Amino acid sequence: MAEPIPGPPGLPLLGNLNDIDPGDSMSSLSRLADTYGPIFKLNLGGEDKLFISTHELMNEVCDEKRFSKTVSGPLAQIRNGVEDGLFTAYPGEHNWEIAHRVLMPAFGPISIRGMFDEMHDIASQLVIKWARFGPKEKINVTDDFTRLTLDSIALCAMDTRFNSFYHEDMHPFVDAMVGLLQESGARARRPAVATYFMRSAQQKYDADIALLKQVAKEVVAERKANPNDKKDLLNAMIKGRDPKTGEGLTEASILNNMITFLIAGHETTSGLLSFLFYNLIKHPAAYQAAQRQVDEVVGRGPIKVDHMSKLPYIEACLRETLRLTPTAPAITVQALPDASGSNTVSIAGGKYEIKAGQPIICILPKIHRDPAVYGDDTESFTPERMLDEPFSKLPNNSWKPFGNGMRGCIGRPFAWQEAILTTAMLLQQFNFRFDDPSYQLHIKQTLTIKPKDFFMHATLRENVD
Ligand code: MNH
Repeated sequence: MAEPIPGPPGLPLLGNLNDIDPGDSMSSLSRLADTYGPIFKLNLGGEDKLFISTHELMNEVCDEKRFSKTVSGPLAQIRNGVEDGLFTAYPGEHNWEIAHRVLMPAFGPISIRGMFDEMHDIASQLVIKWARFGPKEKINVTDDFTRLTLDSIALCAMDTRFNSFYHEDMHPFVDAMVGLLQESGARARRPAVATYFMRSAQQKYDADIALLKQVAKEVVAERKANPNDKKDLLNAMIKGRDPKTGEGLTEASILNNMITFLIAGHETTSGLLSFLFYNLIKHPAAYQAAQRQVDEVVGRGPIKVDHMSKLPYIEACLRETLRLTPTAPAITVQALPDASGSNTVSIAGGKYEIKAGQPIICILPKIHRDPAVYGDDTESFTPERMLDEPFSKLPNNSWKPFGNGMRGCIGRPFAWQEAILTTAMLLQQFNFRFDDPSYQLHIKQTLTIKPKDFFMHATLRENVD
């Protein structure tokens, strides 16, 4: 006999809304997991949702024959802006299939190498800004890393310079994108009838979406009017043909995916770099080991694309950062009907029964701290456990910051190159310290997580040695 899935009692109408802090829901969920165990249930927005927090269950739901991605909560709202773009497509949507096959090679390691010079250009702007700042200026870490990641994905995917380092205000495209994301999050938390009565919010939402599409449309028109042979993401979207069906991306699919890359491609990487620098400053031994590797491998000269694969300690620091603070902190899956077509399927070796289609939210920060995989000191920042050798021997599906299977992150090689390059350049040029030496890490959550109120100072190394 299956057992009932545990969970806190809810209130009429509100369900379990009060059990979650919207500013840091991952911490609330991790605490609920401590109380209710590896799988628990919450009623949110009138729907029962399941939450899992162990490697064993994660490994089970990563089986793509039994489970698939589901689009619910804020993701379902973001569809209002980018429809069936890669990130928000429902499983099996035709435009996802086409875009996936056309764009996989464009995001592969060889293409990403080709984007090195453009990434380097943007990272140099960050270095110049911080060098001019001097050691006394307080750096708003997440703001400047967001300028970096936005500008490089815009340059690589839209052939457009946002020039964020040269403006206090963000480019209108960025404001509209932030607007789409914020209102989508808010809609996911409030009942549909409330949204119906919020006319000005609706008007702004519509205007933001219209602006995103308009800018994307102009970029495509410009490239079509002045074609070139650049091997960038824009040409891949315009010219690419699906090897299976021969189809290209429709005009609408190009616009949806262009906006999707900016949405999916900037906050996650900027959060990763922000948490990384927090961890490095907090752990001087790791900081020195990372900087020593840059000095040995790159020295004082320019950083080249060939250096990217020769900095394993930095990669370990990045992996360990994503273990503790996966910047896309949850993915949502659903059970598929079982072989007999039944909509009631069992999980955890028959211990529980769940409904096909019911959202199952995988709490990545908790799954990444499973003592069955990571031992007793799951809380410590220990890059050594993520060097290539121990990393490749981790059990399947125990480190999932980039999601799972065919719906996993297409931008992973892009993010990785950008993060290694930026880290190496910064450690080569500067030394860093906290603005407030007693800074305690707190998390600010939107769709992604970032360190809250984290400020640091950068001192050029030539001034110290
Ligand atoms: Mn990314 C999907 C994490 C960088 C573009 N990304 C995902 C998923 C996770 C994720 C998790 C799976 C989401 C889900 O199951 O609902 N992504 C990251 C992280 C980083 C990141 C942690 C950086 C660090 N992502 C990037 C970058 C880009 C990008 C950079 C683009 C340039 N990601 C995507 C797209 C998808 C995705 C597109 C959707 C892929 C698909 O479903 O086909």
